[in-house]
Amino acid sequence: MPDRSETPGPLGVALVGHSFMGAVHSHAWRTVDHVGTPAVRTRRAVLVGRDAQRTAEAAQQLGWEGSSTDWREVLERDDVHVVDVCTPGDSHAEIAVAALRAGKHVLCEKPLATTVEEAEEMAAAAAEAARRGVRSMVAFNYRRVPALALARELVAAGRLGDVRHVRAVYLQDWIVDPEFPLTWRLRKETAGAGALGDIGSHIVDAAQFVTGQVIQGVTGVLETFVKQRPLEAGPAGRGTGLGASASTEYGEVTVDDAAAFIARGDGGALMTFEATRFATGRKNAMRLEVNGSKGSLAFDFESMNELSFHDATLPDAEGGFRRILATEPTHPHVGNWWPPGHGLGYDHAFVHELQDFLTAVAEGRDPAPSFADGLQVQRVLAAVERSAANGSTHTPV
Ligand code: 4PW
Repeated sequence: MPDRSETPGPLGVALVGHSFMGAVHSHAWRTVDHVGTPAVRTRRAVLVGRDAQRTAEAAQQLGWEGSSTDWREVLERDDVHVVDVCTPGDSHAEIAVAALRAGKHVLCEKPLATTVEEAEEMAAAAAEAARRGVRSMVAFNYRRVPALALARELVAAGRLGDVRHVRAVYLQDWIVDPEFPLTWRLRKETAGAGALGDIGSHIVDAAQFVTGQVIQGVTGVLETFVKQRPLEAGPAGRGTGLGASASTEYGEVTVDDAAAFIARGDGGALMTFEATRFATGRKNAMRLEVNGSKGSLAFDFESMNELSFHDATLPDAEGGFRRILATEPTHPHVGNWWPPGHGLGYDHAFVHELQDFLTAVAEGRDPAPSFADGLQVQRVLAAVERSAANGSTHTPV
């Protein structure tokens, strides 16, 4: 049994938002204290939402001590040390900056903000807070999928040689139905961007995380296939994921449904990206292929426990992609879980994210990815938008 008596804490956590991401993060906060030896113990102090009754019900169901409809009041509480921001993008900056200024460590959902300006303000607040020992992290959860973290380790160890190509796609199909309602993810004012921001941000982060290369310039196209949708009739219930109910009135879709862009990394890699919510049959196909001078890697989140690896240094007769089952205790993040072959799921990556965040807090260092990393991704997204608006001209980041 781990010796918890030596771990400091507990740190009081306030979670803002309780629909899909709020529920996923709640699950991770409930679990993180019970996996391995936590760097610091936590208590789920308060869940924050807009509607008092719904938030109180959610707090009870998701395992929070209390609930509130006023995040500013929560920031004044001495027993709250961490603020986890799971709201739509348009409130990230205001909540995160205020929380950092109030001395709270902040975990913020991705994409970091709805605009580069907001992300700049957040990164500046994070840098200032770090000087006071206050930590922050942006929640690019796929970095903590063991197979993707292993991909990064293999690239860093030189097993791929010089990286020449990255082929990244994120394919979903949850808004193919033109009667799917106009939820916040389909409005520019709340989400900032559509597929580009919501899922394109993940593959930009994953490509840079795995290869260690930073994107320098982009050329992109954006498309909105369904331009009008029914307004949302009511809030999505927990457990419905991205779903919602539709009213009889219609409104304009103000973000992209799909994005495609090419990019060049600072280490010379050519990168292609495609993010869409219109790939029928693809539910959460976040895929990455990397080709290097000594080998290649391929990952697909729909088979998230596997990483395919081709070792080009082997004789031709022995080459070809082989499947690594990323469930060994020696693989990143796996050690505290189940025996080899007993795979992990979507939710585990969020637990790993909290473990890394809390370890950094306990050790007094900045966790990654930082708000500065989130800002850099935001700049890539903005460059894709500028490129698309200017007839797909090459656009520096
Ligand atoms: O972050 C992403 C979301 O906003 C997720 O990983 C998948 O796509 C699920 O919902 C959206």
